Amino acid sequence: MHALYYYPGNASLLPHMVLREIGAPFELRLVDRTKEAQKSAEYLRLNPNGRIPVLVDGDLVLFEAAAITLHLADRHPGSGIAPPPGTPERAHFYKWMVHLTNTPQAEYRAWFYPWEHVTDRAMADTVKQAAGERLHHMFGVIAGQLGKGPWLLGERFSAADLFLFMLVRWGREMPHPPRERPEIAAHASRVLKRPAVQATLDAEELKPPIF
Ligand SMILES: N[C@@H](CCC(=O)N[C@@H](CS)C(=O)NCC(=O)O)C(=O)O
Repeated sequence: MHALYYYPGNASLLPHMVLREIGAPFELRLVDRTKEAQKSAEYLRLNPNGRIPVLVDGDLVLFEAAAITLHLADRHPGSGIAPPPGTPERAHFYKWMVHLTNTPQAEYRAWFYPWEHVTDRAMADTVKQAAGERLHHMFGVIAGQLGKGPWLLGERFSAADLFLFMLVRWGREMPHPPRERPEIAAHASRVLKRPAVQATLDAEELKPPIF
């Protein structure tokens, strides 16, 4: 039995969608950000970074949404969320998972928390603006790679598509939202149609506009 520490719409959205795609039994545990519960002593014992999400799997405690997703792919090999290990498709799956977590996802930290990136808070707005411009460029590159898709790996759906969907959603209020790119909008619409994704959005009570 897995337990996922989450907050609606946060980076926990990825492992939450993954768990529902897999169909594995799991329990949701709300980390109440409105009360800064992610910085509580109890939560810091699970993730000393004070960030959401955390997955508990028996004795295993994991932070980092991408690592949790890769672990779930290993734990549920027949679930179809990742290609078989040792194949070129699996290599591309790793590429996308790592790229999405260390490039656009990291950039979103600067967009959502610009004050963490400056010593003079008056400069925070310029950090945010620059992050928005870099994200716009990054989604342009991803759109070019997506082409007709339908998925990031071509014909094969994978958890990387759920990751991209979460990141596209996060940008919905940027001056240039990722959905401006037709390939990205088409991809997000396809992901949105998946029953596991719908069930996740319902459970987190996330209302339109979704991306
Ligand atoms: N790289 C981490 C990022 C986690 C992260 O930044 N989570 C945000 C929510 S999306 C958070 O917990 N923010 C609250 C805070 O930093 O206090 C992951 O993917 O798990």
